[in-house]
Amino acid sequence: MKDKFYLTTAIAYTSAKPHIGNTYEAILADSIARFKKKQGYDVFLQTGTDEHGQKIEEKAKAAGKTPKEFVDEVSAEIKRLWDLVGVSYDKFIRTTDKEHEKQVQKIFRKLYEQGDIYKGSYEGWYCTPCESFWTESQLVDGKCPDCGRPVKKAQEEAYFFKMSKYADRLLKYYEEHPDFILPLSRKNEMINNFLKPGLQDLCVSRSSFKWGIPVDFDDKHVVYVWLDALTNYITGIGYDADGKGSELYQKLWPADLHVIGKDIIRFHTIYWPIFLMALGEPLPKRVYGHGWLLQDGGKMSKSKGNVIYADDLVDVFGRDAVRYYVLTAMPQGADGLISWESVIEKVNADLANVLGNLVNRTIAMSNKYFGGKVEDKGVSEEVDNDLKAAAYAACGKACKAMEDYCVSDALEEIFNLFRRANKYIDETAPWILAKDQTKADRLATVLYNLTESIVIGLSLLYPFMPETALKGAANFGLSLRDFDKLDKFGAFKETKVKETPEILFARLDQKAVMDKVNAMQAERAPKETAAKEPEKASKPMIDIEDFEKVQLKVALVLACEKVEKSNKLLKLTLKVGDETRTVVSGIAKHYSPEDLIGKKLVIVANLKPVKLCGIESQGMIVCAENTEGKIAFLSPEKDIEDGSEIF
Ligand code: ME8
Repeated sequence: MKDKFYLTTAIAYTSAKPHIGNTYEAILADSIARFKKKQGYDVFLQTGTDEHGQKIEEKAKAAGKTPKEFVDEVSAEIKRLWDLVGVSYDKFIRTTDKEHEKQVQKIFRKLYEQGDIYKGSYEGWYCTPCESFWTESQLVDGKCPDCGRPVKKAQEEAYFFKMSKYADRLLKYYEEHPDFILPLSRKNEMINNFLKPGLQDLCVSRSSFKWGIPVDFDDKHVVYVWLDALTNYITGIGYDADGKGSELYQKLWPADLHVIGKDIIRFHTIYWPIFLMALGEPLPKRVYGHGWLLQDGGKMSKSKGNVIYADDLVDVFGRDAVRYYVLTAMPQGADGLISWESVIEKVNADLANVLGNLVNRTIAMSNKYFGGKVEDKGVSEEVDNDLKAAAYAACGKACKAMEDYCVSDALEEIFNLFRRANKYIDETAPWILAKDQTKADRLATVLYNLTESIVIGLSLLYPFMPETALKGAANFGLSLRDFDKLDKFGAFKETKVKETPEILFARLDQKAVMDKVNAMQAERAPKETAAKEPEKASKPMIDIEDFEKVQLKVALVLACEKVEKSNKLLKLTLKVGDETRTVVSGIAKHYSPEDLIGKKLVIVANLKPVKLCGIESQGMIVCAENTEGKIAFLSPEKDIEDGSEIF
């Protein structure tokens, strides 16, 4: 009997079409699922959409649709994108599925009846886009600590879940399962920032909006998103709050892996295990919080038409190139960047130059020298051993990297094999062997060895780039192999390569691709402006007296550090003539402290002091911002004393 492996992605909000960042997660989970299948596991992959909440209710209203009409459309779009990038899910759950709704109601009632949920009243700061309540001390600059947007005070009757009751048991679970949270660094953050200071009870119902699953014994309330969303992992496979659940549930639960983004690790490693403890169900084995894929060169914005979507990428580069790019863009847990230009570079450097070239050259030589026939003539030389060793070791190395889901490392190992094979061509110089009739068998052996290395590499590549792997092997007239057959050459006696093989990846011309991309974005921008993000309006004309009210001065940065509790703010110590000032500036995402120390810049010196994150800021750094959100501080054109006035 094969071991089961149940993995899930987060369920995506149906508030808008997902950009390539959200899509990355589905590709990542799919690659893991396919890899596990190749390793012989009986895999089940669940993904889906998270469809309730105030934000979605508001978006639907703005679009002139009912919430259900709205989520039906967006959920279908998400499913279409997942299909487009080749996500091989076994179940696509929607939180508006009747069975899910029914079970969430039962779960809520059960937790209420056993005393884990109680009725109280909530007062706090609410961020509508994030659907999160925050306490005063959690706010940064009086704004949402997650997205930096304004929050509003809110109070309402609500049901709460007694989180603190389970904190000790959760700590014990962390101790007994040191691998539970990946990357490991996030475990300490959960313990020190949330569990140790004491868990706050969690609000699990809302009565200020309607778009949610009604609490069946108190229909003023709807279940608040996280209890609704997290339980998808069990309801999707047949959990039943009143019984043992379906056969599938009994087979699959507990999950082997939840693949989620770094921003929702807290919900998955604290709230979710605690809900499960309260329900008396086993806890998931692992939660992997991947990094974020961010757009290089400024914020993605619909009004600028520069949001990168998976379907546009697939249109320009093809499915597997997109999969390869996103899977290699970030080492485990870290963030990565994407831009059209960087995808072009990567496609050329790795896919065309390394893989495409290797396959083309090998097939072309087999066609040229042997009419397409490949067979081992057994004339080995010393140089073959190194290639064989690299090929035999590749599977072990890729599997090792995949133990902790280091997908980019696994791909690196596979491409190292392709690089090694390219080097083997240079070392053996088949075109020289071809000139000497007596070397024909050696030449055949070289081409056989190359074919074997490539097919081993392609078999390992399959989980990440399925179409390429299949197409590549078919070019050689061969099939992909199981992982347990990748540790030796000799799996085929002879084969015939295609006379005109399908090109896997050709080199891209940067200008031609960018022209296509720009045309696509130009066409889209005006249409998407309808979704409206207000552009900054011109300001009214002012008199010189108005301008003179502003005192601008040159300042020298003596010291600079990040403001704790904030990922946006830097604290600068400035010398402005004879005085020293502290200024807090929201430029941490654009500059690190080392970039600024010793620099001269311009400040507004007569701005009333304000407290930011508890630090008094005595002035403001003058910066330029372009339409993409790129920031640059201003500096005097030649050296001039700090304290100098600007007029
Ligand atoms: O958080 N790069 O939904 P969501 C990589 N409904 N991953 C990203 C990303 C980026 N730029 N932006 C978002 C939700 N993600 C909830 C989940 S689960 C019970 C409920 C990831 O649509 C994000 O971290 O905002 C999350 O894992 C997933 O995409 C869906 O995000």
